[in-house]
Amino acid sequence: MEPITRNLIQIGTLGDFGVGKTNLSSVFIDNKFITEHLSTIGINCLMKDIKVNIGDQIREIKVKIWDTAGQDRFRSLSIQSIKSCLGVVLVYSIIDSKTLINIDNWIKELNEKKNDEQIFMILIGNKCDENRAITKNDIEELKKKYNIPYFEISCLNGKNINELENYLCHLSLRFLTKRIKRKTKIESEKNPLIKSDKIKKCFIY
Ligand SMILES: Nc1nc2c(ncn2[C@@H]2O[C@H](COP(=O)(O)OP(=O)(O)OP(=O)(O)O)[C@@H](O)[C@H]2O)c(=O)[nH]1
Ligand SMILES: [Mg+2]
Repeated sequence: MEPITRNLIQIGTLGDFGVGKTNLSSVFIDNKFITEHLSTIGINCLMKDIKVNIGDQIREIKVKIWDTAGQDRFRSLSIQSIKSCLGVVLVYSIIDSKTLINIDNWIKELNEKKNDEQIFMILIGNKCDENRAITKNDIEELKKKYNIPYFEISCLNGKNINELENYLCHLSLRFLTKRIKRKTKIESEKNPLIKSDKIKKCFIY
């Protein structure tokens, strides 16, 4: 079997106050649900090693999740802290329609502040164990506008958490591969002595 290659995957969370960003990070990393709303102050970072099966290969990735604060006073810090991540999980709560409306603002702000690197985005409707206050149409509009994948999850009862984790890991690896290939191509155009080994090593999809 191939030696295990460890890639660092950095993922940020964004979304309004109380939608469940900290719980998503906590359920994802420690399998733990937190009942109280201990509003995040500034930013937290959590890490986990995950083995991902890709055909007959196993890749070990280190996932670093940046759990940001949804409060307005931390808005620019939240965006600033995750703008270099590989991907961003945009979280809203299906029981609070204004948190979905605000996703548009989070995306716009992120797009304004990020650098030239592409960032993948996934839209998450959390708290699907509760009664929804949002129609499927509202979600379709946003999905169409930004063409982003969408999951409805519950951090409370674990619905779709494994599916999301699996999707996130595969998408991250595909995206990381693309990023490294792009960077290596630019480097090797500047300096032809740079071998394509770097590309071969990271090329997994
Ligand atoms: N019913 C239900 N409640 C949830 C779920 N996820 C989170 N909550 C609750 O929602 C509240 C807020 O969750 P947090 O994870 O702290 O929210 P947050 O987005 O990190 O909030 P800020 O840090 O203030 O931005 C807590 O009381 C959680 O227990 C869920 O899937 N279902
Ligand atoms: Mg939080």
